[in-house]
Amino acid sequence: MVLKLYAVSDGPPSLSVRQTLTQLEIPFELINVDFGKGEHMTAEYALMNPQKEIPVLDDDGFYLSESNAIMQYICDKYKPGSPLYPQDPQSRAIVNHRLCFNLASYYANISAYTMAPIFFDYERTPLGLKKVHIALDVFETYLNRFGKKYAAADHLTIADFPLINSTMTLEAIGFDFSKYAKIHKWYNDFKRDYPELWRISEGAMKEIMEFAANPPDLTHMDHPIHPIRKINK
Ligand SMILES: N[C@@H](CCC(=O)N[C@@H](CS)C(=O)NCC(=O)O)C(=O)O
Repeated sequence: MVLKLYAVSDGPPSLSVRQTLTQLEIPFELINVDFGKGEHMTAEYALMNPQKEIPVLDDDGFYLSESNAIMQYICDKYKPGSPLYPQDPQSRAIVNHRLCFNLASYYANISAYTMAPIFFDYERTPLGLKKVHIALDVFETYLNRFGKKYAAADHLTIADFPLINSTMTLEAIGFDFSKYAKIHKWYNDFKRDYPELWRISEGAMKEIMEFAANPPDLTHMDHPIHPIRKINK
């Protein structure tokens, strides 16, 4: 049975999984989850992912969420020798480290500043901005010390996808990160070297830019965590 990916078109974790499948030339069915309608918050969806988050991979009834775990599983099961997820323990450890860094720190800090205030009733604060700069500064340090072309090797790995998509959300809000010279170069190298993969991020970036200009009306949504912005109609 063909792999099914439940995804949103503008969500960095969904984009990273799509980029992995695309780069590995693995056929899959893309199933769009309507975030605005809360399709991921239903009891039915919770059977696939009790965290009620997107994406979810369905491999013939084997359901997997958490985009990092999905990318790792896809590589291990379908293209075990791929340089996208090296098998040498230290090379793999660096990839895993960068994935953890993105999830726990880089994307956490960046998305709270870029994405959350677009979709929900949050402000961009000086503290939020400080956290973005801390995230950028740490990633810049890793790129500097590591001295390789990509985030975890001299070639593309699955670690690049989430880091690229986090950084893309900064570009989407017009945030100038050019003073982080290594990040700036790595980001632009990716765009130039992998135009087909960049197109996946770029489509999302355009959607995010549109939402930033015209925030979506989620007043009907009863979200368990995020405050819903009141929109004057
Ligand atoms: N750590 C998860 C995060 C997934 C995630 O948060 N996805 C967002 C969409 S981009 C979501 O489902 N949010 C649920 C909500 O805000 O209700 C992953 O990497 O897959």
